[in-house]
Amino acid sequence: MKKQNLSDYDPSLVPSGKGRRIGIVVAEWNREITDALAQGAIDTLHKYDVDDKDILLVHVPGSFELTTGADLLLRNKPELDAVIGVGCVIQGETRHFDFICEAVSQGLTNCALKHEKPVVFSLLTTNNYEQAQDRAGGKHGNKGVEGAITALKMIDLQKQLETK
Ligand code: DLZ
Repeated sequence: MKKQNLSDYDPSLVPSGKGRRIGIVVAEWNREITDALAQGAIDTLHKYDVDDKDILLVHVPGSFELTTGADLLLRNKPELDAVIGVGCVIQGETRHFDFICEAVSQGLTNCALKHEKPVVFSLLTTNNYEQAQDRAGGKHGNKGVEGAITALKMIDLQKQLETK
Protein backbone atom coordinates (compact mmCIF):
# COMPACT_ATOMS: atom_id res chain seq x y z
CA MET A 1 0.00 0.00 0.00
CA LYS A 2 1.37 3.41 -0.95
CA LYS A 3 1.79 5.61 2.12
CA GLN A 4 0.34 9.06 1.66
CA ASN A 5 2.65 11.94 2.43
CA LEU A 6 0.73 13.87 5.06
CA SER A 7 1.75 17.16 3.51
CA ASP A 8 0.53 16.25 0.00
CA TYR A 9 -2.54 18.33 -0.68
CA ASP A 10 -4.06 20.25 -3.54
CA PRO A 11 -3.41 23.95 -2.82
CA SER A 12 -6.26 24.97 -5.13
CA LEU A 13 -8.72 23.30 -2.73
CA VAL A 14 -7.55 25.18 0.36
CA PRO A 15 -9.75 28.14 1.29
CA SER A 16 -8.20 31.46 2.24
CA GLY A 17 -7.58 31.92 5.94
CA LYS A 18 -7.89 35.70 5.81
CA GLY A 19 -9.69 36.92 8.93
CA ARG A 20 -9.83 33.42 10.46
CA ARG A 21 -8.85 33.05 14.11
CA ILE A 22 -7.30 29.78 15.16
CA GLY A 23 -6.17 28.35 18.50
CA ILE A 24 -3.40 25.77 18.66
CA VAL A 25 -3.01 23.69 21.81
CA VAL A 26 0.33 21.89 21.98
CA ALA A 27 1.38 19.07 24.32
CA GLU A 28 4.79 19.42 25.97
CA TRP A 29 5.53 15.67 25.99
CA ASN A 30 7.92 14.83 23.12
CA ARG A 31 8.43 18.56 22.76
CA GLU A 32 10.90 18.39 19.86
CA ILE A 33 8.20 16.62 17.82
CA THR A 34 5.25 18.73 18.96
CA ASP A 35 7.14 22.00 18.37
CA ALA A 36 7.86 20.85 14.79
CA LEU A 37 4.18 19.96 14.29
CA ALA A 38 3.03 23.29 15.71
CA GLN A 39 5.50 25.17 13.49
CA GLY A 40 4.21 23.26 10.45
CA ALA A 41 0.67 24.32 11.35
CA ILE A 42 1.65 27.97 11.91
CA ASP A 43 3.67 28.21 8.67
CA THR A 44 0.73 26.75 6.74
CA LEU A 45 -1.78 29.12 8.34
CA HIS A 46 0.49 32.04 7.38
CA LYS A 47 0.76 30.66 3.85
CA TYR A 48 -3.04 30.85 3.57
CA ASP A 49 -3.18 34.40 4.93
CA VAL A 50 -4.07 33.84 8.55
CA ASP A 51 -2.64 36.83 10.39
CA ASP A 52 -0.12 36.11 13.14
CA LYS A 53 -2.25 38.07 15.63
CA ASP A 54 -5.14 35.69 14.86
CA ILE A 55 -3.20 32.59 15.94
CA LEU A 56 -3.34 31.80 19.64
CA LEU A 57 -0.78 29.21 20.76
CA VAL A 58 -1.01 27.59 24.20
CA HIS A 59 0.76 24.63 25.80
CA VAL A 60 -0.51 21.81 28.01
CA PRO A 61 1.63 19.26 29.90
CA GLY A 62 0.75 16.14 27.88
CA SER A 63 -1.56 14.89 25.16
CA PHE A 64 -4.13 13.79 27.72
CA GLU A 65 -4.63 17.50 28.52
CA LEU A 66 -5.31 18.47 24.89
CA THR A 67 -9.05 18.11 25.46
CA THR A 68 -9.08 20.39 28.48
CA GLY A 69 -6.81 22.85 26.69
CA ALA A 70 -9.11 22.98 23.65
CA ASP A 71 -12.16 23.35 25.89
CA LEU A 72 -10.54 26.19 27.88
CA LEU A 73 -9.64 27.99 24.66
CA LEU A 74 -13.11 27.75 23.17
CA ARG A 75 -14.82 28.75 26.43
CA ASN A 76 -12.60 31.75 27.08
CA LYS A 77 -11.85 32.89 23.53
CA PRO A 78 -15.21 32.58 21.74
CA GLU A 79 -13.84 34.58 18.81
CA LEU A 80 -11.78 31.54 17.73
CA ASP A 81 -13.07 29.80 14.60
CA ALA A 82 -11.29 26.50 15.27
CA VAL A 83 -8.74 24.78 17.48
CA ILE A 84 -5.96 22.41 16.44
CA GLY A 85 -4.82 19.88 19.06
CA VAL A 86 -1.15 18.93 18.63
CA GLY A 87 0.50 16.04 20.47
CA CYS A 88 2.65 12.96 20.12
CA VAL A 89 2.10 9.67 21.94
CA ILE A 90 4.71 6.96 21.44
CA GLN A 91 3.71 3.38 22.07
CA GLY A 92 7.08 2.05 23.19
CA GLU A 93 7.33 4.59 25.95
CA THR A 94 3.99 4.15 27.65
CA ARG A 95 1.49 1.52 28.68
CA HIS A 96 -0.93 4.44 28.80
CA PHE A 97 -0.80 4.63 24.99
CA ASP A 98 -4.27 3.22 24.27
CA PHE A 99 -5.92 5.12 27.10
CA ILE A 100 -4.39 8.45 26.09
CA CYS A 101 -5.15 8.03 22.36
CA GLU A 102 -8.73 6.96 23.07
CA ALA A 103 -9.28 9.80 25.56
CA VAL A 104 -7.90 12.44 23.19
CA SER A 105 -9.84 11.29 20.14
CA GLN A 106 -13.08 11.10 22.09
CA GLY A 107 -12.31 14.27 24.04
CA LEU A 108 -11.57 16.44 21.01
CA THR A 109 -14.64 15.09 19.21
CA ASN A 110 -16.84 15.93 22.20
CA CYS A 111 -15.24 19.37 22.45
CA ALA A 112 -16.06 20.11 18.80
CA LEU A 113 -19.67 19.04 19.25
CA LYS A 114 -20.05 20.93 22.53
CA HIS A 115 -18.70 24.21 21.16
CA GLU A 116 -20.03 23.72 17.61
CA LYS A 117 -16.61 24.59 16.18
CA PRO A 118 -14.03 22.50 14.31
CA VAL A 119 -11.47 20.87 16.62
CA VAL A 120 -8.68 19.15 14.71
CA PHE A 121 -6.88 15.98 15.80
CA SER A 122 -3.19 16.51 15.05
CA LEU A 123 -2.00 13.79 17.38
CA LEU A 124 0.80 11.49 16.27
CA THR A 125 0.31 7.98 17.62
CA THR A 126 3.43 6.06 16.62
CA ASN A 127 5.28 2.90 17.55
CA ASN A 128 8.58 4.72 18.06
CA TYR A 129 10.35 8.07 17.98
CA GLU A 130 11.63 7.64 14.43
CA GLN A 131 8.10 7.22 13.06
CA ALA A 132 7.16 10.42 14.87
CA GLN A 133 10.12 12.30 13.33
CA ASP A 134 9.10 11.00 9.89
CA ARG A 135 5.69 12.68 10.38
CA ALA A 136 6.93 15.90 11.97
CA GLY A 137 8.81 17.33 9.02
CA GLY A 138 10.49 14.10 7.85
CA LYS A 139 9.86 11.71 4.99
CA HIS A 140 6.12 11.45 5.59
CA GLY A 141 5.56 15.20 5.77
CA ASN A 142 4.27 17.13 8.75
CA LYS A 143 0.95 16.34 10.41
CA GLY A 144 0.78 19.93 11.64
CA VAL A 145 0.49 21.07 8.01
CA GLU A 146 -2.41 18.66 7.54
CA GLY A 147 -4.01 19.98 10.74
CA ALA A 148 -3.88 23.58 9.52
CA ILE A 149 -5.40 22.66 6.14
CA THR A 150 -8.12 20.66 7.88
CA ALA A 151 -8.96 23.60 10.15
CA LEU A 152 -9.26 26.00 7.18
CA LYS A 153 -11.43 23.56 5.23
CA MET A 154 -13.72 22.85 8.17
CA ILE A 155 -14.14 26.54 9.04
CA ASP A 156 -15.02 27.23 5.42
CA LEU A 157 -17.57 24.40 5.38
CA GLN A 158 -19.17 25.69 8.57
CA LYS A 159 -19.38 29.26 7.25
CA GLN A 160 -20.85 28.09 3.94
CA LEU A 161 -23.54 25.98 5.61
CA GLU A 162 -24.40 28.56 8.24
CA THR A 163 -24.95 31.32 5.69
CA LYS A 164 -27.38 29.18 3.64
C1 DLZ B 1 2.19 9.92 31.19
C2 DLZ B 1 2.47 10.05 29.72
C3 DLZ B 1 3.18 9.06 29.05
C4 DLZ B 1 3.66 7.84 29.75
N1 DLZ B 1 3.45 9.16 27.74
C5 DLZ B 1 3.04 10.27 27.05
C6 DLZ B 1 3.32 10.41 25.66
O1 DLZ B 1 3.95 9.57 25.00
N2 DLZ B 1 2.87 11.54 25.04
C7 DLZ B 1 2.16 12.52 25.70
O2 DLZ B 1 1.78 13.51 25.08
N3 DLZ B 1 1.90 12.39 27.02
C8 DLZ B 1 2.32 11.31 27.71
N4 DLZ B 1 2.07 11.18 29.04
C9 DLZ B 1 1.46 12.33 29.75
C10 DLZ B 1 -0.08 12.33 29.70
O3 DLZ B 1 -0.53 12.78 28.43
C11 DLZ B 1 -0.62 13.31 30.79
O4 DLZ B 1 0.02 14.55 30.67
C12 DLZ B 1 -0.41 12.78 32.20
O5 DLZ B 1 -0.94 11.48 32.33
C13 DLZ B 1 -1.07 13.72 33.23
O6 DLZ B 1 -2.49 13.76 33.04
